[in-house]
Amino acid sequence: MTEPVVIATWPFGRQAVEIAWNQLKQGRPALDAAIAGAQAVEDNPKVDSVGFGGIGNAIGTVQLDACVMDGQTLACGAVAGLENIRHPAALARRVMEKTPHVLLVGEGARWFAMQQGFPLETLLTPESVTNWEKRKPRVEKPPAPAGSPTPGGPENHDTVTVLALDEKGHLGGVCTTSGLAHKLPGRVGDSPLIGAGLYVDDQAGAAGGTGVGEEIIRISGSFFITEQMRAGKHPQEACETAVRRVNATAVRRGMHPAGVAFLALDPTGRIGAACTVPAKFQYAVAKGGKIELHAAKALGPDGP
Ligand code: SD4
Repeated sequence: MTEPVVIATWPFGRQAVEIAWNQLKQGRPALDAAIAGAQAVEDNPKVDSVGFGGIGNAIGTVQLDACVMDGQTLACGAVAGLENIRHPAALARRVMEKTPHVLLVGEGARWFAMQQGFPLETLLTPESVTNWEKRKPRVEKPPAPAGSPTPGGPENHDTVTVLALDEKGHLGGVCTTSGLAHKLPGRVGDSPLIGAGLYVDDQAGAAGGTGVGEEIIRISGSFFITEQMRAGKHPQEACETAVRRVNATAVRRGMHPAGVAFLALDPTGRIGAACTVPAKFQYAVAKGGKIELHAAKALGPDGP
């Protein structure tokens, strides 16, 4: 029997790993546990960046992105630009299980949610509206030219990515977010894109991202990390290699690297995490009955 492990992004990931780990200890599959953990964060109105209480886009509408992936079968599902549904990760799972597709977007995703019995809700809260006002008129753009402040600092961080290893040795993962605050309506980040915000394969490992999604998409971040693990790298080394790649692509464009972070878990329970300097990334780990918060290693374009 494998010792279960769960990791999740950001300090609010603590809530997710605690719930997921308890489920794993009861013998639940990795994907079920990861979704249950992520869903608690989606329901938490104090986390103003995931699910209910998420922060609005440029016109104040909450548009959610999420995906799920099962490491045993490589089954996956995703939704993007989803409005009025508080549990996008659960909906992504329905896409995976009930349709022949991987990704549903916008009105089609909402229509599918209603068909599946998900209630329509207003996701804004008085607090999230105030927060949105405070951050206005900050329209997020891809990384700023060298010399200007970089987006994607910790105050702008959102996504909960949960990676779980269950007692049977299977991996499962979830990524769910309201995306960057004040994003353009219709903008889709890395979080619902299999291979960018999440990738999970029992035969290699699981990886997930958070931060400025455009930078993660550019390098197919999570797939890149998973393939590094498949080639034999430790998850830590794999995450660091991905962050170096993010830094290098920024330098090639004459930009400061944006805030980007990755975390990874391999089939033997080894963990890795790394970030660009502006990300100041912390992540939660549940392992061996303990829950801890760790700060990820930050790498600048010229090394740590
Ligand atoms: C996105 N990656 O929409 C998400 C946002 C995020 O921490 O993770 N911020 O680009």
